[in-house]
Amino acid sequence: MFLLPPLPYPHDALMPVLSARTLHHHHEKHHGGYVKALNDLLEAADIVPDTLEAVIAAASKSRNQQLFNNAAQARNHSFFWAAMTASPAPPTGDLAAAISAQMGGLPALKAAFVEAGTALFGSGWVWLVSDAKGKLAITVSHDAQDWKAEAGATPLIVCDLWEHAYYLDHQEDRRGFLSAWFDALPNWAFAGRQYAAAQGRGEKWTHPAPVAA
Ligand code: MN3
Repeated sequence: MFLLPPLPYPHDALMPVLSARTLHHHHEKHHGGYVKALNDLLEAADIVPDTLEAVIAAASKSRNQQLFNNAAQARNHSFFWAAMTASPAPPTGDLAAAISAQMGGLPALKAAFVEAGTALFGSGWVWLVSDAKGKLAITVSHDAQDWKAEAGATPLIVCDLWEHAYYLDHQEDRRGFLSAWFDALPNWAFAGRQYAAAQGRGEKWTHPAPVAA
């Protein structure tokens, strides 16, 4: 079974962009709910998982939408928490250089990221990804869909665009939420490690392994 990974910071660490109330609901209720449903589905199907990534790939291949949705949402949220920080610092090194050369700098990246996330109709996610050659791209995904992992991309940061992510703090103002989020919460040190790993230097983030039931 999979455990709900603990938040890597206290619930009030991401204020004022995300309140402690939002993090309690989002982490324990929403993310926890996906993890519970995932475990229930695995148990009912008598599946003993090796990794969450393998569960997602198998569910996608077999078109088991219910299992895919809960497994992918479990992973998307774990990645989301890991890709934020209470102690933000600007991008550095190769990632900073790539943002400058490919995206026109951090303010231009922010504008494009906020625009893409605001334009997504309904629920989903907005990602900054890299391919294996270090080419950056902004991509959006609907519902539980991930960052197009099958296309070989590696996620660097993500923002949750489901209303449960921001409604308590920002009501319907997704653009305002995204703008404030981008200024304060991306973990660029984490993103830099993912960027190096995308190009074969170091280990990519993977979801914590399951434990014996
Ligand atoms: Mn969410």
